[in-house]
Amino acid sequence: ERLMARAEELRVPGPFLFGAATAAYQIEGAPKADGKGESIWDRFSHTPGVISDASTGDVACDHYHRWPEDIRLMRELGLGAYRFSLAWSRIQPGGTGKANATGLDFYKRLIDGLAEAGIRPFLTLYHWDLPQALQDKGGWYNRDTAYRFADYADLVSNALSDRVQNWTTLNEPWTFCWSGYATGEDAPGLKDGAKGGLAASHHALLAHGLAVPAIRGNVGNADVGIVLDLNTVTAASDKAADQAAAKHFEDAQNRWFLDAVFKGHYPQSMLDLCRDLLPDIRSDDNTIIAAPLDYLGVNIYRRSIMAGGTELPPLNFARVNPPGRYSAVNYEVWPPSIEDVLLYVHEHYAPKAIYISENGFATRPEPVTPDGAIHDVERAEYHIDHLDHMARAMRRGVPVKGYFAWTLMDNFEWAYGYSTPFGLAHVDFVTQERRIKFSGEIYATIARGNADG
Ligand code: PNW
Repeated sequence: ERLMARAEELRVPGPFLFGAATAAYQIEGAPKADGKGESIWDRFSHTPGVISDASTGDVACDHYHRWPEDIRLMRELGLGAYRFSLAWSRIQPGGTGKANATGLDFYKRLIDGLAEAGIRPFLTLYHWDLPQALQDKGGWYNRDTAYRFADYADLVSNALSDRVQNWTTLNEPWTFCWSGYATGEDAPGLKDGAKGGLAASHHALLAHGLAVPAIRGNVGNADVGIVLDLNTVTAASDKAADQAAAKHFEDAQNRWFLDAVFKGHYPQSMLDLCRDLLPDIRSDDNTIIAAPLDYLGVNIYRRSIMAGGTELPPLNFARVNPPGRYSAVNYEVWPPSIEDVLLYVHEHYAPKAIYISENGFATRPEPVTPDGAIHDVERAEYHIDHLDHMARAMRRGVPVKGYFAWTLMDNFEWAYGYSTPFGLAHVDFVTQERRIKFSGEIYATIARGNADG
């Protein structure tokens, strides 16, 4: 097979980590086990009409009970690292106060199991599942949530300081703030436009900045970073309206977060454009948010072509989908995007190290064929093509230290439910049987071929 030959030949400059990523709400299930509190995703997924297949994460991959089997799966896939998130409401069921020891014990067992398997843990503190009790007090609109997050980061990093070196504060503040508070596709489902997105974003970034020193204070030699979902942005044409749209989108999705974290201020163009909608930004906030980091995690799925439109006034942009190949979540397949985004970040922000913390491809649910296999050729090709382009950026000097495929196994894809799987392994959601797909075999071949750098 042509793709297998490409996988065997693919070389990435080393040392380099090959991993896979997941998130707590998407795989764990067990929403009430061992004292876990309700999260905004528990609440949101049970709201009629918001999840396309009317499903929830109540069971998902039942990873809460099946984690030993999932670690075996990771070994079969040849993974050197595993990126996962903690459910805040397992550890602080109401979002504040002392730790729920049984919730914490779950993660201790998981991490010890990873260590035994020789797989390095990359821990994300927050992948979208805010404790509902904090949402009831305003969620990310409430400045106090940032301080509650810092307490949670302190508590967890203190408890896991001897087990985990790689710490990520937030996963994709752009998406959880704007889709959660501006457009409402994700929890908590508020449709408050740019004003909502901006307020949530500022408090989330403040939370990040407060958590960094808390983690460093507890973990000697910690590697601390943030994961941003970035897009390379181009204008649909050289018409003024399209050019402005590209600028608005790039400022809102990329630069608002990158400038704040790496340069210590928000882009002036956004402050000017949105001046009537800004939250209370206090004088020390910029310095807190720009706490020095050890790495940037980049989630990249596609490129963005923008034209004039009115999705989120005063931001003025609309996405254009050119003819091409698309995944089941309607993302265009454009492998050079990973190379472009790496060069962009390196040139303008120069983080010390970069991980591709997510990259992956969604299909429709894939049936097991009579020979017992899942022939997900498009996903296999997607990962190979993106790794090739990533390696090109590395040869041009971008310090990429690892790549995490999204995702280890089919799981609850947020508002799409189970209708758009991304996994390297198939999950039968009736029997909970896991089965490595063709893309997983390809990925294992690449990981093993590059294991020694
Ligand atoms: C990620 N984009 O979000 C999330 O971190 C995962 O939890 C999720 O399952 C995965 O993507 C797949 O959808 C994204 O703008 C946010 O292209 C934004 C984009 C893509 C994915």
